[in-house]
Amino acid sequence: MFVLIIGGDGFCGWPTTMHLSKAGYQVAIVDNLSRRRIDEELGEFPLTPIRSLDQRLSTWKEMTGATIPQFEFNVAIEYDKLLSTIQLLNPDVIIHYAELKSAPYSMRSSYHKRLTVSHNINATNNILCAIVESGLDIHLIHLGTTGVYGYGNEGAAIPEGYLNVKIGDVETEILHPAYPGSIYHVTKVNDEMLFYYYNKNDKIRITDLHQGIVWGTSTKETESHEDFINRFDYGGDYGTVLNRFLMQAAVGHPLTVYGTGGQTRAFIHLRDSVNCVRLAIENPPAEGERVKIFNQTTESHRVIDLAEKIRDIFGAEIRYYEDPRLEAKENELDIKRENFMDVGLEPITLNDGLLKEIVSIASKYKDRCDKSKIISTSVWRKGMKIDLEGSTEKK
Ligand code: USQ
Repeated sequence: MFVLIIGGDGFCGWPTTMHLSKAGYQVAIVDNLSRRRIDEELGEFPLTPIRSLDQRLSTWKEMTGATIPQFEFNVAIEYDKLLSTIQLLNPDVIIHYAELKSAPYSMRSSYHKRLTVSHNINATNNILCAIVESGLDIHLIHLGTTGVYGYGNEGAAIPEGYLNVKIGDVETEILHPAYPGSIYHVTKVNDEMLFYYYNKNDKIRITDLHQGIVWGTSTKETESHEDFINRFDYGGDYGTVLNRFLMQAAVGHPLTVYGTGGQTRAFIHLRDSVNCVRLAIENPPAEGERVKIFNQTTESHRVIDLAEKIRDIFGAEIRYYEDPRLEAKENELDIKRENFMDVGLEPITLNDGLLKEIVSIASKYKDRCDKSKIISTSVWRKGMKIDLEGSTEKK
């Protein structure tokens, strides 16, 4: 089976590429390497010394014998190249990782809002258009987010994509209402509409993975050679909460809890994330089936509980910072996650061993940390304060 991974050089894309290649799939990558250029733009480089994509792939060939072709272009702009690459490779599956993935980055300025909207929505629409124009039967798998649901607790668990409703006497299922909390999340909501439409109109087989916050940085494959090391983002824009806290514990920075730390979010370990993508390939929607939606998350945690756990294990200091985002101070989050369990996922849950493993990776590279990049300088609305110091009092 041939899998084309669009965005195969990124934090989730690169481990998935190796995982699928190792599992015997033929794999190719399309990536415009934009994530590496954003490192330059922000001056915010990963903690780990990642190698060039060329080096990654040539070592992979030496070690496994597998050739992974790579094509460098921007799928949001270069439609003709995208179409001809799909026609040339004739993939059975396309995995779409090629979107800007950071909420704070998308909120930095009007430039970043416009870039995130135009890139993400055009990338998704171009991929769908090219599948239709190619006439090939391709299963599209997309990395979406649990953030499309918002983080509210309406008194019932958030379902996997579709909500049962009763209109008058008629019972039906609709897409769960969307409550995006950033421009980045708005683009993922728009993706859902594009999937709904192309699936209905063109019968494209689509799986949309509503992924939670990924923690961890390594998989069996990334650990098998220094050249395969994965990126470990820790900065204010691209670092996500749990990995940031673990890195902060490693470098002796206070844990940056926003507000009261009462926000509850859904999480998944990187190793489960790549397993889920393989399971999605192995369990495609049937011809004519509506868009398949999986909640790709294994557990939920409150931010302050994570911080306290890390403080207790590693002796880190907790500080509270003015929340740079507009979000509820506190929320419950009950979210269904049966679809992946039904097809065989055995979830990795948060445990001290894995937390220690991440801190030890962060400690190994702590000299590469630029502490001035830890505090987020992106705020949700003009005039909101950038809190550089934090305090011991909840905000
Ligand atoms: N937070 C802190 N301190 C920090 C960083 C974050 O308290 O230093 C808080 C935030 O205020 C927020 C929560 O932790 O309430 C999560 O923030 P995050 O930066 O870890 O995650 P977020 O920006 O919500 O987005 C991330 C990924 C995105 C993915 C999403 C999944 O960047 O690609 O879609 O997680 S979800 O949470 O389901 O939307």
